[in-house]
Amino acid sequence: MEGKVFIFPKETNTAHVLLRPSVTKPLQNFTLCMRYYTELTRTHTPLSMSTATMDNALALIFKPSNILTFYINNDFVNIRTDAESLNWRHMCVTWDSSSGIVQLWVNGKVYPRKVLMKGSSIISENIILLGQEQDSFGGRFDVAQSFAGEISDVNMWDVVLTPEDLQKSLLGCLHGNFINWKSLLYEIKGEVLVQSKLSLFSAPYKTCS
Ligand SMILES: [Ca+2]
Repeated sequence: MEGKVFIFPKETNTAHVLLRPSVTKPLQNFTLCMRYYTELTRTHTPLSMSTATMDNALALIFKPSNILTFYINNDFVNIRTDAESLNWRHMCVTWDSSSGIVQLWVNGKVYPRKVLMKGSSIISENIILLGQEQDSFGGRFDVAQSFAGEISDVNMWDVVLTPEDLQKSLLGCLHGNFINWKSLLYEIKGEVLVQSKLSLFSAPYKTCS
């Protein structure tokens, strides 16, 4: 999927992309990075993960007034962010179970850290998808929380990345060991299109080293 995007052209309660992790393991630590571009001002959900007993095992739900509601195992923190501009946004969230520390980085800017679900673990039997908020295990989507727009460069690691590695991800120079955009395992459900990413600066503007 390198150089490609998923386009979610309409607001629906059906369109989504199932992601298949490259490894099956419980998560005690992770970093999730993605780029997305939307004109939605209502609540929207770029990514959600459910398990049989936790519909919000991991969810990123953006709400009006620029609040990110970040869920781990049905508990959440709200993080206030700057206003979204009409542009691509690169976002990374990290979670470390041993401390519960949550980091949010948007376009390379870090927000005040929060603590969530210390000591918890997300079980490996999960369903992770783009574009819809799950209210049951893999289903019961709500159009009012759906995503419309473009999503690219989804990568996930089973560790908390250092700021240096987060910068590499921002530059498109680092891919995940849990979800890897370069060799993404996915399944499209409903109306989602794969297209080339459009940008006047699409060529690598910095060399990855
Ligand atoms: Ca839910």
